[in-house]
Amino acid sequence: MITNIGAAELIAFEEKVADLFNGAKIKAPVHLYSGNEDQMIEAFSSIKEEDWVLCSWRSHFQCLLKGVPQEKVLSEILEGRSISLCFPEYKIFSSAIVGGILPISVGLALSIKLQKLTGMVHCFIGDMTSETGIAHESIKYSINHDLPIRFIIEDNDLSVCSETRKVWGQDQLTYENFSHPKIFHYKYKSKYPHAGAGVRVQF
Ligand SMILES: Cc1ncc(C[n+]2csc(CCOP(=O)(O)OP(=O)(O)O)c2C)c(N)n1
Ligand SMILES: [Mg+2]
Repeated sequence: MITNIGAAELIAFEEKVADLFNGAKIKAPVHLYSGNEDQMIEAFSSIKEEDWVLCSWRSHFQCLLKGVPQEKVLSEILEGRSISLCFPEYKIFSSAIVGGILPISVGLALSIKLQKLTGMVHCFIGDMTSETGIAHESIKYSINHDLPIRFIIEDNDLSVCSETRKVWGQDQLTYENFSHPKIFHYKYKSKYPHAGAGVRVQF
């Protein structure tokens, strides 16, 4: 555990961003978290400062829990960079391309292993991302080569507005009950839509 930020602070941060977005103060997309605060705190309980955290378009909680000061995260969001927040000095890297972060995470983990460095990679992906071909290849390669990486699958059963399990015609995600130390799967239901904060904003 790097910070002692609690669930209430995480919720309050996203609510502040939601208000700013709905007030047309952020002229770029925001993707907000809610309903997964406890699971995120649990996921971060084993993450160390030396570890890398790789994320997608929705990454405010990871940045805060990795130790980036709230003002710094908020200032980047206000600059319109919520969708791909990167703080290399805190070892946080994001990409808004579905699956884009996966090969980067695997390469980083391979590099850590080959150079015999300390630390590891924690790669956060959504449920639909976890069903893509690149996720299956990345997870297979990482497990078979025992890379220093963990995949955190954040399961809201949604890909924007499509239901992931319905799309693929399966009751369970491939890695839902896949008991392996390199996989951490959790379910959550957000009060926010995929993007934005529920109000149509006109600039
Ligand atoms: C290559 C690519 N295709 C489509 C999109 C549009 N897109 C953004 S998020 C998303 C849904 C991904 O669903 P999931 O992985 O479950 O993530 P969630 O947002 O639910 O956490 C899509 C299709 C994109 N960003 N990149
Ligand atoms: Mg999803």
